[in-house]
Amino acid sequence: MDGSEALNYRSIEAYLDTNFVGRNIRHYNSLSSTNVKAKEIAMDVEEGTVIIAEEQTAGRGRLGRNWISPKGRGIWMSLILKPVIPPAKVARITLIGAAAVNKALGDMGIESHIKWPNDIIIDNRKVSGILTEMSCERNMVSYVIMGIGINLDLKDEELSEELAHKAISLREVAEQGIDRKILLAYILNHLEKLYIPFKMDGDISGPIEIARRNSILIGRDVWIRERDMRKKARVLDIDDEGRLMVQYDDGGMGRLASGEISIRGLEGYF
Ligand code: BT5
Repeated sequence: MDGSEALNYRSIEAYLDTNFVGRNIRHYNSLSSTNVKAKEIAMDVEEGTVIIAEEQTAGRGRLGRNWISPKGRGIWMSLILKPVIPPAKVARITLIGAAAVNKALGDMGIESHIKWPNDIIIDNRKVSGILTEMSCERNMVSYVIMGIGINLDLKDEELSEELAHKAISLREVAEQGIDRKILLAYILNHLEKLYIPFKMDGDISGPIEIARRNSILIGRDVWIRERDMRKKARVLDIDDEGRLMVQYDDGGMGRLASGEISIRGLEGYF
């Protein structure tokens, strides 16, 4: 495990194959949240700027949840994007992130699955989560922050008992260890390749194909949580707009743009 080298531009430059993603990297030892810092500076920096922190003291998940981010134990980063799109299309950007992480792990010889919309799963446990946030004005997006957390080497004592079962670190599956600067560069390389067609033409077919092929949900029976209700459904597919296609137990069909899904009949995280 290469935890010693800081994740700054100098350490990843040699592996970077991008035009603009990751060409401006702001590296911090400690932040409350890289997403919060990214929002503070988003209007003043170019698209593709990346914020990285060695530790987050108040890392964030979706819906006000926490993201555990101890010092040096993972990649905790946020990417600033400026697509010219309406807010309704922002959810699709999460799939670009999920596909990029899945592909980069594949490059490092690690097989993973995508749990739509924002989780990367190895051995039925969560190795990575994505939090996409946006700011908009007059029904157009001003910027999008894509926050990505990847566990490299979480220690049991850093986790609650529940999380110790739910979370996994790459250290547990990578026999040779993981060089985190290379993993970060690969993620940024894939992100740019997958993002450009979306930015240019709204084309999201590449990420959707990756999310379909590596989906852990398609064909499974799940619980869908919508506000205070839980509904049973079978997951059919991901449609061309990145929505999850489901058939509810009462026969009705649905297409979800975002959501809380847990797989029925499995213990633990799912
Ligand atoms: C997510 O939310 O999965 C989005 C996580 C995004 C984290 C990145 S790190 C860089 C950037 N800056 C931030 O502040 N955030 C982003 P959600 O689907 O709501 O999942 C949150 C849940 O995952 C928590 O309620 C825990 O159960 C679990 N969890 C927390 N920390 C974890 C970890 N390190 N590994 C695996 N699971 C974790």
